Amino acid sequence: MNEYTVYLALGSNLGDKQKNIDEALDKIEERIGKITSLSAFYLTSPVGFQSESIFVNGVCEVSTHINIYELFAITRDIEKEIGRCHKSKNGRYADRIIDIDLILAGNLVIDTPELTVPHPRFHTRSFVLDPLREIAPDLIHPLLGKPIRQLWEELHRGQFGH
Ligand code: PH2
Ligand code: MG
Ligand code: MG
Repeated sequence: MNEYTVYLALGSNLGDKQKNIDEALDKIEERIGKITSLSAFYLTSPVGFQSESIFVNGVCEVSTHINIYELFAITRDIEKEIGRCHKSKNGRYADRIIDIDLILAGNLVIDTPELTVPHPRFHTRSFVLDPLREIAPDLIHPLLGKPIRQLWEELHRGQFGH
């Protein structure tokens, strides 16, 4: 398979958060492909659920030749190995040791019960858009047809009311 570029969002709000993320990055580089760009890490408040524990969030760009479904399975394996136990309680979000989300994969658009790419909510979440804009401002969202820079501006304009 040809080389293509994927963007993975990483998050942790339990344990040694930066260490969990660094461990995930090592495993991503070992099993998925070369990390060609890495954002800074951001401290963010939990979105969509109540928790005392703030997140460390960041985004990496990876060059890979691994089929997207296999790649998705590998991210799940890595989450399990680092110690993710439950996705959510009562169908809501919960604290997590590590979360690896597949955000974008080249121009691929996938909508199946097991996998949706682009990630359906990423353009509404500043904890993804802030780090993604840092490393890929000109990348075009394959469904919305807009660059990340513009999605970021629209999100923050909405948030700050101007
Ligand atoms: N992930 C979620 C839900 N809420 N909030 C922050 N700040 N960071 C996250 O990574 C995050 C979240 C679902 O995966
Ligand atoms: Mg997530
Ligand atoms: Mg996830």
